[in-house]
Amino acid sequence: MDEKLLSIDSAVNELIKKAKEDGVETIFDRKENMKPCPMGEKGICCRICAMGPCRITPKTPRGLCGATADVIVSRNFARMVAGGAAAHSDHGRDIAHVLHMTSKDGNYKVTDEEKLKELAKRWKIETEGRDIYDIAHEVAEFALNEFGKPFGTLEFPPSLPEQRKKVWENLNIVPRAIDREVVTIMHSTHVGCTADADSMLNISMRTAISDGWGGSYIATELSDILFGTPIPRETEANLGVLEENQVNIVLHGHEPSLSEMIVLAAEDPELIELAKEVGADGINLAGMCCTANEVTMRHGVKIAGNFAQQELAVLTGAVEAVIVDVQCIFPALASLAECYHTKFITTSPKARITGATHIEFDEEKALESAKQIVREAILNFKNRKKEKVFIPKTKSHAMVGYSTKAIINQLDKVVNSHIDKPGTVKPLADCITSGVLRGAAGIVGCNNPKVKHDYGHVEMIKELIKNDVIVVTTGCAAQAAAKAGLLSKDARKLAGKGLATVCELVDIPPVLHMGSCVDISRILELVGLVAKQLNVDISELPVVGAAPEWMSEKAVSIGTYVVSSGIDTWLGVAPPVTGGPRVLEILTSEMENMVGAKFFVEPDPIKAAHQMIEKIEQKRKVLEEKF
Ligand code: NFS
Repeated sequence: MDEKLLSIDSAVNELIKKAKEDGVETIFDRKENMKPCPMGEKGICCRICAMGPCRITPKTPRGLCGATADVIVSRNFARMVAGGAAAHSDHGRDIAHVLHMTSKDGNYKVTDEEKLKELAKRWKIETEGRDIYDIAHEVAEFALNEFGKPFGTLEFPPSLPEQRKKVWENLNIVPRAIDREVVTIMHSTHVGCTADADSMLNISMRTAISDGWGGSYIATELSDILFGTPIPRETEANLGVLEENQVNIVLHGHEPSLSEMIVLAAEDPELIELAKEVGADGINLAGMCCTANEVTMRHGVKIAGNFAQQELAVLTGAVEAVIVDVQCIFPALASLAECYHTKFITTSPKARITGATHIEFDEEKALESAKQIVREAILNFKNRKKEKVFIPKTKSHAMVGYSTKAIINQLDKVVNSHIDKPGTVKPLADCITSGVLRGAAGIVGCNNPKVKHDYGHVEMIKELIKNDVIVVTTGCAAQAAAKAGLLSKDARKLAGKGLATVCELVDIPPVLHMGSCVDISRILELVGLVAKQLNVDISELPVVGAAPEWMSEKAVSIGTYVVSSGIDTWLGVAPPVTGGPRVLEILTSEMENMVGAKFFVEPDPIKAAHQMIEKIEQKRKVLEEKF
């Protein structure tokens, strides 16, 4: 195995080498020995009942019940969408519960009152003369109702253009309650239900929309209300952010309700004092995966790395605790942590892991729980084995915190107030229609060892910005960009002339970090607002999406709602649908007639970038005729 080939990130390659020396294994070793099941890879293995598992082969073209390859593939795909939508939306629901828990003297408070009131008005909740916490509780109840309301359809945010809603109405894919859509998939994929690929994919689109424009949107909006709407700030990214002389705590997972409290706890003077008593200079927090995005967007907490780096953080031998809640956590961390002094602390009953130390995070006593967790980490400092410590030097400067509101604030810098009102996306729309910016791309998603680590993200982004396509990013893609220096204002030098000029005038980097994966709702919001500004549908904009290194079910749901929203989407890894010719045809061709966009699969990120640019130019031609 040639380590150089595994990542474009030198910190990763250095630590893979250390893993060998230390005699421990990582995902990169397991990948070597794992041969993916060829049936599973094509999506043609059905495990939905116990008559099988049935595998589709030329000799057995149907399952025992008679299900064809397309039926099986479409069901498997739908269940991936359901899994992803469930994860995002359950996260949203948890945040709604936290909002319901807020009080003037409690651990959780309302931070963005203005955003709360806006949302309350949208949902026709009285705000006049009321206590802010009464409003918050009613907003939380309204949000919670969106998950399981018995009648009607989802409440869409005002950023959704009417034209797009019409598209969904015509296809009968307007979501009802969020949970209901997930349950409908689980029901429809049960043995003896939907056996029609077209219908199965329609149901999948409806569920995915309930994630993007429902559960994820709620997660973002309520998190902003609780913890603040992000504004631009500076940070650093990569494992080099770990500190030799401090208690290093890695925050990993997804929901800001835990990480926000850990941030508070780490500022507690008593705990800082305790850290000094055990011989450390202080407490150093570093984020991993989407939790990193949440806390860096709102506090500038440094980013240790993305999905494929979680084991490597432990391998530095310098991490006192990895604290996790839900999603994207390797169970491998439990046995790996045992080889070092690191405490691997799980906190959620939804994600307990054998071998981990479980300290349940009690939201009712949030700060107290967080302090207990931080104390555990501090007390573990004395167990650090100096001879096992190796912290790579690598880290990069990055700008983060570009919420839609923050972007609009930046755009206000170029508004001529004699002509235009400030506070809108008009300057951005103007840059796009004039062609100074050719278009925009959302680059999102995970790491996947099928792709050289970070290569897909970084090369694609570089190629796009070079060609005057502004990039917005979230999730582990954003962290890849941060580590590669692409979120720094200096990265303007890699941008084409048009984009570089816009970045200069508006004072932004060419790649904007918009948050965690649930915050793809921010991207939908921004794109929706630009479409509304121009009075066109989203599918008419020169806007594209990509997930060059995706791996999770959440990413399948995201891809499906992004395409259903009218945005062509490039995948660097083929989803397990290639065994279903009809499914493949719908996803990569017919969806274009249905929702105005489709999926593309292209493993080479540079080729993909050029396909994206070509699509952008095609859309521009049509759009330019309108303006
Ligand atoms: Ni998104 Fe966040 Fe990363 Fe992929 Fe996982 S952390 S929710 S799923 S791996 S981008």
